[in-house]
Amino acid sequence: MVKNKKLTMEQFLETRKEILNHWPTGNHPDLDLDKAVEKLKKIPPHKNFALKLREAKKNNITMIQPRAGVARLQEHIELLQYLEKEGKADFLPSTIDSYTRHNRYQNAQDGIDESEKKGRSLLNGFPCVNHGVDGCTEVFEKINVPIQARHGTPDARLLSEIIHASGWTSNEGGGISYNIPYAKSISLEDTIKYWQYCDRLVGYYQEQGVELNREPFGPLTGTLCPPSISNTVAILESLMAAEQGVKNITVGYGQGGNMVQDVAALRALEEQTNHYLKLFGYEDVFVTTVFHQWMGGFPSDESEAMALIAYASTVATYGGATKMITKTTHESFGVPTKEANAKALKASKFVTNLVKEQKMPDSEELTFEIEQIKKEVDSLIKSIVHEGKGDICQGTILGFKKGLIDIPFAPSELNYGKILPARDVDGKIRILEFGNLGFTEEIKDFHRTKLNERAKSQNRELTIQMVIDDIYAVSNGNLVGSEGE
Ligand code: 8ZB
Repeated sequence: MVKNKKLTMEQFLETRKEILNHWPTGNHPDLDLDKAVEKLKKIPPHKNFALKLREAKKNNITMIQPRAGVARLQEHIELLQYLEKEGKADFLPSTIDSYTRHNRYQNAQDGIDESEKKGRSLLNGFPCVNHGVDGCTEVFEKINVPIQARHGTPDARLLSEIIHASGWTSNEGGGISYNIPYAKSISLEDTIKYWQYCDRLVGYYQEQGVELNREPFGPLTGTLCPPSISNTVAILESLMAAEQGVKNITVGYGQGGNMVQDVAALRALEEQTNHYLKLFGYEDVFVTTVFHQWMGGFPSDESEAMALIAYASTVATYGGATKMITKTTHESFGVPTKEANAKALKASKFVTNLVKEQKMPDSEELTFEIEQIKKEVDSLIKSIVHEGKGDICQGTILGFKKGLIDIPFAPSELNYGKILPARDVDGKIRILEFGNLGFTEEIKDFHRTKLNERAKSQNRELTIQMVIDDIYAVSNGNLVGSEGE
């Protein structure tokens, strides 16, 4: 039974042996921890993810990072160099392909081979395991900013070993956020265990004096996700990471659309992550935030898409996010070209720079929303801790089973799947159906009141049609959906 308990060195090394023995091409000579520590210690601060984020936070600026990844090594390197130079990216990613995310390395290899034959990428990302430590190290060496793996991998243990040994100083994901929104039937017990390993690996490096960054995947399903739900998952994963020795955590949030609610969500997220880390006894964790540009359906028109990207950049900066993940005008078609990717980065950077002196002023509305989100998060975390009899791993597993925590529109069978979100009059995301969510009656009443106001103002019934209209609204240029949109 998985518990929120740091893996001992023996447990860690025992599992490590197993993982490396399953290396697709046999045990790899370069995956030596001592060698990796030596290599990581030589990384200059401007190429270290954790240190560059600390610097950004100190200077109160919002850094930008794209998503990007192709099958072939040289093409991937050229892509990243282009995004660094043309797009002025502060951080670079390697978005990992779907086969690697499912540990299907032979399929990934076939994809690489086919891509070589065709002269273009036939995978939807960079297959980092197949390119191995040598390939990933070459990627790291040929760029001048920090690099992170971005994926969606339930079992990322081998992947994590490879990227960190290659000088990649950040890893995205977590036992909840890379399971429930990404997989159909992988047990939470397993993914929490897998991610404890990934975090313990980072904890090991930290103990050797190497600063590495970890980033739970904030937006979850990216569609009408109530801030308190995504913030709760981010906090739970932060606690699980901290237990394994992680010291640099970036908690994320996906743009909801209402500016005040978005800024409130970011503020509540940062404050409560720090609060709960301390409450659970983790004193020295450095917390930063990441804001995701709109994760829902995008307009297909490129000008409209760019406008949405610029709006997101305004909110991220106004809300004081340390980092922002950018989208592109190709979002509604598929994987973007490098040119489209760089253009969206440039537009984003232009706005973050333009707005940098301004922060959203305090107001009654903002204070209210911050307090509301915090109240909801407290209620959810309380119910999870109670369910787990004090253990957040067991609490999470049982909590998902019972629906105490429930992620809207998630594909996983492990998710209770009964909650339905909808927007209120001014576009803030509220909850229409609560399922079995661990909310107090007072919180539920607040949501009911807000959605009744909306129904009244639009002269319509409170039904699932409202939810459907809201899902499509933004791609049609509205925040609040209207009937039959
Ligand atoms: C959960 C994240 C989804 C987003 C983008 C999608 C979407 C996925 C790649 C990529 C650039 C890739 N995405 N794979 N963007 N290159 N290989 O992740 O477009 O916005």
